[in-house]
Amino acid sequence: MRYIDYLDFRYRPGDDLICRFWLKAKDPKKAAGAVAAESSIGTWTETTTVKPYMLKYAAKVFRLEKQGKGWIADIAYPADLWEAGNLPGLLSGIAGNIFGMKEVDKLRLIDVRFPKKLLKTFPGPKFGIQGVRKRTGVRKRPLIGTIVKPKIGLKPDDHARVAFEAWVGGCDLVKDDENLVDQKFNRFRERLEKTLKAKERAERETGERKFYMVNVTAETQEMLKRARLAEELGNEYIMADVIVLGWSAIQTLRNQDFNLILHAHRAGHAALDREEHGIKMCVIAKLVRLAGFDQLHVGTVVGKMFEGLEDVKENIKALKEDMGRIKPVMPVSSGGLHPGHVPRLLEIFGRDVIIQMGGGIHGHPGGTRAGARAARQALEASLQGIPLKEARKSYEELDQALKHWA
Ligand code: CAP
Ligand code: MG
Repeated sequence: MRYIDYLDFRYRPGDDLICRFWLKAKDPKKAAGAVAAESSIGTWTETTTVKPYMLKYAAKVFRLEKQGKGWIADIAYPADLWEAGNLPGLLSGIAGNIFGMKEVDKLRLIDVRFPKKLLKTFPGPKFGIQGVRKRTGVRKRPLIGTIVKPKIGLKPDDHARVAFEAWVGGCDLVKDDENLVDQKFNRFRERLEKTLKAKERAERETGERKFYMVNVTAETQEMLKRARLAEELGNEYIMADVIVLGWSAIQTLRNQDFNLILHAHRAGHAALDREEHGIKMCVIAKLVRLAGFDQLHVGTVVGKMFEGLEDVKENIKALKEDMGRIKPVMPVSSGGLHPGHVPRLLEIFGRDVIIQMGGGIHGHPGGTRAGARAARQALEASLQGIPLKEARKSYEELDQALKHWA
């Protein structure tokens, strides 16, 4: 088959895997055919070894339409082309060689629809949105979290102290930063044990449940050991940096079926999803959901990272849209946020969201506890529909935060 033979505009997909690409090319038809060939059964030239029985596995370009400076190409793949439950295998097809081909000047995987036949071979989240709410006891409102800052460098005692202050001030969740793992200045086990003690103290002091998302990111066997320790110590959560860990490692982590809520940090995603060549975050979100994490960072619109409203809405949709038995994933909004952003975040996300503030809590002029109070005050006011300019009159910490940042 030549590249052009992979085009079939009469084809109507059944329970196929469907990929939507956006591409720029001198010859868009040939380029779309090249993408379909290279990501299914073909290569740059016809080969003498093709057998008639295997032609049914050829991908089909069934739609090619101009969009902006490029083209939208919809490509259907037979479900049987893919190994059950194998994310790396899937990605080496639909997100592998094709990005390097000369036929395309730019190529972006912008959406994927999974066939039911393949969906049922992945676990999906153990908890999902409802399970997170049930396990944390935070049934309706958004959860407030913080990231211990400075992001790395603190000793375990100081890490635990910052966590305690944030929990007592009103945070539900405290997480490690994405690049805090098991450095000599802050060993994983010591940090975990001391921060869990701080958590128990904060729970006693506030009468509220508190949660610690310890970062288990590491070589796979070591990561599993750390996750096992967190579970043995009775923790409810772990966090992992899913992009730098890779698809195989996150499947391994999920497939242990730990009794732990899995929080996906996405550090590194912007190397893939920021420009017009790569994989959009909404596709990454669906893959993390298939692999089975319960929570995932999806941007803020108003904070320090690049995503706009359309991007974030697409990411939220990817986590919540109907994917059969695969549970919806709790969106996490984080990155450059402070209490003044809360009303807008509720408009964008609704109530199913975890709002995380790092600098926006620990940079409060009154310190961490005051920063956490201000975050909680902003949430409580916003949930009652009270504008922050009113609420600040009765909440000193919120007033200070707004003066400092907004
Ligand atoms: C936020 C954060 C998170 C970002 C990641 C940071 O801290 O801890 O890693 O939210 O970005 O290190 O920047 P601040 P995203 O609250 O101090 O910004 O959520 O977009 O993946
Ligand atoms: Mg961080």
